[in-house]
Amino acid sequence: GELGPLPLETIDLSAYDPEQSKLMDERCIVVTPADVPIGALDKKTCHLMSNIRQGLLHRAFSVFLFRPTDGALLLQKRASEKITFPDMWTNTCCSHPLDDFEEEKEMRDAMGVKRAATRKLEHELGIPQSQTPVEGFQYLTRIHYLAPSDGIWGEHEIDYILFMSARVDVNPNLNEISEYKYVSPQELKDMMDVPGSKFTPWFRLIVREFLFPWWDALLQRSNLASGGKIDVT
Ligand code: DMA
Ligand code: MN
Repeated sequence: GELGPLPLETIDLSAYDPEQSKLMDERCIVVTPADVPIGALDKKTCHLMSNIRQGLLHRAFSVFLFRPTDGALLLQKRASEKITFPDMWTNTCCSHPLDDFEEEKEMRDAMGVKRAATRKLEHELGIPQSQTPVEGFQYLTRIHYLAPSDGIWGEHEIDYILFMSARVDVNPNLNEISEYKYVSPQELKDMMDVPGSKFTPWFRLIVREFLFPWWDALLQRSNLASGGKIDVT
């Protein structure tokens, strides 16, 4: 397939953080709603609402990383420097497999997005790639969603949801994330119930539609694996 002759718009990034502006040159994989690749466009073009409104769609991933000892989920707060969705709490790491790397385009076993996930866990959270090997990811499903950020920017993605249970060393890249914390299911619910709490729209969607049953299953499995008792009271 080919990208149609969309009249795509662009924008001047000089008012934004230089490091984040440079990352807008990365080339995302443009896909159909059935997740069939039809080309590549830079991240800036893919995230402008004016282009999204014309149907422009790209491939992405969302990682949920759990601490093996207690099943707590690692959250991050996006840095103020982020061009899209700054200063919001979200899941462990999100980004895009890139057209720039042949190995990130492989669709078998979702290998491409798993490789991109390992690369970005290191870039954003400083987690050594050896601690998040691709075989450790569980690919759960992919979701198609659209969410505006601030009027200019937004997301329109086929988002692969990846789980991993792993002990990791975090050394945050402060241009990417301003805070991080591990939460239990109840702690997450309490955080999200605070009036005015800021969470990304895709994280809210995944929490609402999918997260807790999967998280419960993971907590039960880890209890069994460690010989612990499941509390059924
Ligand atoms: C993009 O996340 C991917 C999803 C699922 C929203 P992001 O904005 O954190 O990506 P990046 O940091 O690469 O811009
Ligand atoms: Mn995106």
